[in-house]
Amino acid sequence: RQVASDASFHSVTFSESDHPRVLITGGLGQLGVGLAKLLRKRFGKNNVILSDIRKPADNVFYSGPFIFADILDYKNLREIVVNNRITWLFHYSALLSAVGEANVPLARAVNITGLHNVLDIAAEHNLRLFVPSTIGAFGPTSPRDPTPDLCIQRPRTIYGVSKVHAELMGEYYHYRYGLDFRCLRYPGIISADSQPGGGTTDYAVQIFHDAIKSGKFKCYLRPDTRLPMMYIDDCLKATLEVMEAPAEALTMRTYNINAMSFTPEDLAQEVQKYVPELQVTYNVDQVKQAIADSWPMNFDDSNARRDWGWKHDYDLPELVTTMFSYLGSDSR
Ligand code: AKB
Repeated sequence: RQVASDASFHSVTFSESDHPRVLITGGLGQLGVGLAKLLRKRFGKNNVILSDIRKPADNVFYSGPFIFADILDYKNLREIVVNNRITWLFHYSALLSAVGEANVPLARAVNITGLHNVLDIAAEHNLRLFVPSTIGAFGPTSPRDPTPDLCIQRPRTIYGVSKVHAELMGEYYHYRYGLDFRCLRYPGIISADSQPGGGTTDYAVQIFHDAIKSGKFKCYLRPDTRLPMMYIDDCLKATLEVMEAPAEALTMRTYNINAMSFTPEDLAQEVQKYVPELQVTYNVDQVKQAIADSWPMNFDDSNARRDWGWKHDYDLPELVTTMFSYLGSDSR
């Protein structure tokens, strides 16, 4: 099988052998490639294996180990963990909020059945397991401004329901079987060199591309829709930090993390500082708007800040400057 066929996975140098052996599932989504880059810098290239069921682009394939891993195939996943002596697993496979509503059976399979496979394999092989959760794990009856770590969670999307399930199952496995489960609730994540796939917060990435390409942006949310957001570097930094935090520092296993909170109107104004001619129109998508209206407007992440020293680097102005420096507003 392909896992055993690439000898480079097994040729761990002496210094690298002290490091965790990492597997990232769903690695070709918005966050996996960036996370692999960060972890490879820290733990060595061959100690971090990126996986997905899709074919990677050449630059991804050649930047470090990549394998096919289908989280719905228990045996395939278990084989990968065993053959590669995996010790840390970052479980990024999931259907996001908007795309999940469009295909509930698939979202249920990937987000819930897939998670069960991952939990069992992680518990059986004593892995440290990271599962991202989201602002989408809250719903209309949660306090929205701000939303604390512990409060009512009655989400109205299959994505949110599956993420509350992941939080609860991970914590249950932690208390019941000693699984080293760690979980962060991410806000909407904004990145330049990777695209989100089917979320409600995707507009906040698309606006940069459209501003540069056509100077016109059609937003599917109302101008006053406030949501918590974060630049990808902060998100990946938090993920590594919580995984490296000493167990005694963690008073909880699922933490909110936050950086900023803005509306489409706030973001458009900031983007117009770089692209003054940008025209923004609003054409509300009722499904996405209803989802956004049920989510937190502000996220209380004081427990993460207190327990393991979480601190974001990017507020809205730095985010926009950084996005344009990557995407290049001159390329219009
Ligand atoms: C989505 O919009 O579905 C995601 C999320 C906030 O979890 N970006």
